[in-house]
Amino acid sequence: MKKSLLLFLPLILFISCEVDVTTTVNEIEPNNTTSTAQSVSADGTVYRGTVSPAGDYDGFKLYGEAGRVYTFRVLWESGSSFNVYCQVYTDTGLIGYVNENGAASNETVVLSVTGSGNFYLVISDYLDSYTGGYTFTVTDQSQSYSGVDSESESDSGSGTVENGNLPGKPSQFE
Ligand SMILES: [Ca+2]
Ligand SMILES: [Ca+2]
Repeated sequence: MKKSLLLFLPLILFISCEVDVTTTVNEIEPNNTTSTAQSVSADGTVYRGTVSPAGDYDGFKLYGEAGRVYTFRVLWESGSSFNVYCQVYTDTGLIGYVNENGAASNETVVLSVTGSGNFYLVISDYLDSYTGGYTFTVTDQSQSYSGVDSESESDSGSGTVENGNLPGKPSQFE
């Protein structure tokens, strides 16, 4: 009896530790174009990157399914100097952008997908002049996630991007 308990104890401890671990994936440069954008999943994984040097563009590719609504929450890291600017592209070009909250703040992009395909979240500095770190998560509003707070926001502003929105400003991302 004692022997079997000792055998199982490490397994139980391992499982209980796994539940609270949040996966963090670092960006892989170069990622400044649609062809080099890093694939991401709408599973609550935390992605981390830096806009550096000045003028850096970081592209992340998500396969979006028609009828789904995806939320990108981009968190500005303390100590960064850049103004988080989020653009969303499809394979045919820019469909919209979000820059609601100014410098030193977070941004939320809500993407309503009307046609399945690749979508690219592109993170940069609004002026292409400043640098700094950020993290973001992608969630699918039809799913529930453990460990991801889908409601609370540290900023009130969020932007919505839908297929067909007009672009914001000319971009270096292509
Ligand atoms: Ca980068
Ligand atoms: Ca980059």
